[in-house]
Amino acid sequence: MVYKKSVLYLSLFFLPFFLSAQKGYDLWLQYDAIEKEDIRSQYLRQINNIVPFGSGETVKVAVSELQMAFEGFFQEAIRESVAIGEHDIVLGTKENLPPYVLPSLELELSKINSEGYIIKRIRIGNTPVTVITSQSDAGLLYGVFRFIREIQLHNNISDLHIVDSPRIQKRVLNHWDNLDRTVERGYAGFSIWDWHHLPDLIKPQYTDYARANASIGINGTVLTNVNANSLVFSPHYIEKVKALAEVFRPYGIQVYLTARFSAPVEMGDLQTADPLDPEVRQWWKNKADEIYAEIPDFGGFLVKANSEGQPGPNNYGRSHVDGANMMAEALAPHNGIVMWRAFVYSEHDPEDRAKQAYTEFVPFDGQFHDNVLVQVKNGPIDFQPREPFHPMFGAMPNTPLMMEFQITQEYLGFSSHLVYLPTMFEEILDEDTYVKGEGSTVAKVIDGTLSNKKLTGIAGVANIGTEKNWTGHPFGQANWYGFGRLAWDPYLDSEEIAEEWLQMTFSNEEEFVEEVSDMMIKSREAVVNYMTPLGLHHIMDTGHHYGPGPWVSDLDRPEWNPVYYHKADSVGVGFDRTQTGSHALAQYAEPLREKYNSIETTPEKYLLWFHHVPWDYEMENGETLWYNLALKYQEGVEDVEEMVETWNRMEKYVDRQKFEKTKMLLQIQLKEAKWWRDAVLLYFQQFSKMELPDFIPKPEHDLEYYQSLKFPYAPGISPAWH
Ligand code: GCW
Repeated sequence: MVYKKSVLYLSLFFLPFFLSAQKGYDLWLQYDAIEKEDIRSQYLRQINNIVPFGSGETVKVAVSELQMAFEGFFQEAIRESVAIGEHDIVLGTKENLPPYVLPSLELELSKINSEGYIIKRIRIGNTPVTVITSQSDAGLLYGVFRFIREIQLHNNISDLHIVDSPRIQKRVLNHWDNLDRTVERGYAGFSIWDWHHLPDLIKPQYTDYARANASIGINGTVLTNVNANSLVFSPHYIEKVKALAEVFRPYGIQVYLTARFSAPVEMGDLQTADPLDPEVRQWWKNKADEIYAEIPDFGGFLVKANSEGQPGPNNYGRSHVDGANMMAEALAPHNGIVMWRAFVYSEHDPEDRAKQAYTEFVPFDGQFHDNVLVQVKNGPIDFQPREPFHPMFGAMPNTPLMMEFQITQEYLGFSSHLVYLPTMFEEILDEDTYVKGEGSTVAKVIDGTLSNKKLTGIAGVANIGTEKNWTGHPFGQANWYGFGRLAWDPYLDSEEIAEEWLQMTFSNEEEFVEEVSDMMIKSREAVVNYMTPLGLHHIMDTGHHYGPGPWVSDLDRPEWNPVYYHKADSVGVGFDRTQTGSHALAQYAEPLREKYNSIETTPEKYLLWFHHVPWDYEMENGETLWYNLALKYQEGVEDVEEMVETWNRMEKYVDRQKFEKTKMLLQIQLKEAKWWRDAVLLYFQQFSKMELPDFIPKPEHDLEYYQSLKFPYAPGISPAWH
């Protein structure tokens, strides 16, 4: 008896926790009941039955998504009907809609592209209906998710007239997932791809992953790590990939794989992987044919070649063009593409690492085949909290360049720090390259409008893993969401994206949305301040990149040592990339070149990126560089203190589990922000020999202590790096 009682007590006690765990899993697709009766009844007046046209898989998933959403919002089942009645939701691609519906949509249909959609309130005779239509199945599903979002945001749907299309074609997640399920730079558990049980066990997560991506317009996923394993090309694995592709297909998501350049040798078939060898070329053709025979809509390959130990065409004295074009030829008959990464730098090259990719790739402009995209990281070094835009953007007008952002927070506090990345993505996309005069923004390079590109793309390195809420930090979901939204439209405002996400994920209450979106927007500058202010970069501890390590100087590869990047000495700190130094700024167009060449005209946020600046240099506020450096670190800590306070005021709006988890994570962030401030300032003080300003509290430990900290088991390191 006693036993039973406690079981009952326990299960009642745990029920709410279980439900809220489910909520984290539902991401921004939570279809919570609309409790305010006036809002609910308003919607119900506009929504009667669903009338779908067309019989494909996508229409089916679109209908079931709508039904799920409606049942959630209104706690009532919405019926499917075959005849159109008042206030019905009429759903179908242009091809499938009955002809009498089309005349009122003609203008809009001419405006959308193949993945765009229209949501329009029209009258058929005297019958008011809402039509969701598109040119393609994927577009239809995007329209459905948009319609659902309108309700999640509590927008008025009585007079809807939305016409929208994605501006970038390939909107892709890059999973750095290994076949053993570890995730390189992954901080949310293991890989969601359960390779061992595929193709027979199809987990519900795969469908939910597809739903989440489709809801923000992501249409591709690279399943495997760019540090690639050729085993994925074996028939055994192709079957597994096929199973995933089948789950994703109705959601408009193509699968891609990373291609290890030496696969023809590693699979035991050939002696060489020389891209000009006819047998090698044939091997890739056969491999492509084999994959497409199983997966007819396979997307293509993502390739990291001759970078950080990965094999590539240079091993055979050939160029990136030779390598990329060989694969492009194998994929072209199937409409596949190659995403060839420009993240290359060599320890044998004494040139500034920031210059190497440009130096190597720009001369190849115009030589890649039509189905090759060159994938370029947002900055010239490596996913730092802040970098100027990569100078390759704009410098290769005859080559489609694809943006690579990192959603996982390798250098930005892993999944323990709340850092809202769309602010950073937006900063990069809005930067002016000036290559065709003012207004030649990075966004225009990426969406192809600057140089009239046919093929366009954008990639985000995923932050997804087996954690119940997918991303570890509840706010990590916002970065996945925001990446998708900006991939759809790189001109969107990151603040609006934050507001949207908050409403869909947490609450529509105005106070909550206002305060928390403000906190999110400021969080990116906070991390810059407490980690790498004023243009500092890559001073994280090496290997795992967790915590500060500006002192590290003993690695074989010079450019893996933080000292390479900050160059602190008794005179000052910073990397001279002007004429007197590496002259990396010559890779930018005028007037940037001139602007960045002088300390006075370089924006302070990039100061130490481009200049070696004396410790006593007088900055805009009249104080020395040393003082300002300390000020920024202190500001960073205070920014996080403010985040903590803001969050604590939000308790009433957030379910308990997410509230508590975020609260604890913010405490970690605060602790680590202080750690960064104290360790870095103590380290640089050895060079500046200047007093710490009064506003800096006495560091808790001495420098030796900070230098002694070791984290051999920090997450995110692939076995390949051990
Ligand atoms: O940021 C660096 C990471 C490596 C990564 C590499 C890359 C996949 O530290 O882990 O390797 O970039 O982008 O290829």
